[in-house]
Amino acid sequence: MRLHHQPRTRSTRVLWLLEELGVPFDLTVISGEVKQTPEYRKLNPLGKSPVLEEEGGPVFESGALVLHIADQNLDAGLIAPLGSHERALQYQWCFFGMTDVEGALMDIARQLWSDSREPDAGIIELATDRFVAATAVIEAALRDADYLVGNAFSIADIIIGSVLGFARTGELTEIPAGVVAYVDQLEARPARQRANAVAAPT
Ligand SMILES: N[C@@H](CCC(=O)N[C@@H](CS)C(=O)NCC(=O)O)C(=O)O
Repeated sequence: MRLHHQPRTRSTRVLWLLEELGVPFDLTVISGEVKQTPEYRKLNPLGKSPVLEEEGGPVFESGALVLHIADQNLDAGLIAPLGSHERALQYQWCFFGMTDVEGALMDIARQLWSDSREPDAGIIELATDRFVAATAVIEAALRDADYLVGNAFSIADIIIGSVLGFARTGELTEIPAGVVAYVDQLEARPARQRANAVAAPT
């Protein structure tokens, strides 16, 4: 299998999982320009990162890739048994992270990073309120635990950790005090550091 990865994008969460698992894979490091090419658009019609090419064909959407790769490596224990309550909680955190939390952050990012118009303070304020409400739920879940599900590192932490990390690296908004240590310990994981260290093509 081959991961098409653009550094500092959502594909880092997929690379992080692959590094945690230590399974063999091929890596193609792509640039923003490559994503516009017809060849790349055959893999991802919207020209976005990431894409996983596997025997059956290409698959896009970072969350789908994380779930799929974890499923292919059940013995590693980063995803709970199918149909279990713990699996349901992992789905909960993954979808929550990529909708409520990442959605709010993207609304802020679109305002702050637009080249064509001034940031709309009202949109930023509303999105920040949504981010604060959503991260309070994560903060509460971590009050007596180091990890989100079953107090063991899992794909839930890869998704939530990467989304919260994006709030920080993108300088979008403060993360709540109660999740700082959680994000720091996830960022310090050797697999996460290896994924972060992959440089953009020159
Ligand atoms: N929901 C998708 C979003 C993918 C996405 O928007 N990727 C961004 C980078 S984080 C991208 O490639 N955007 C198009 C561009 O930068 O030209 C996923 O999680 O895979």
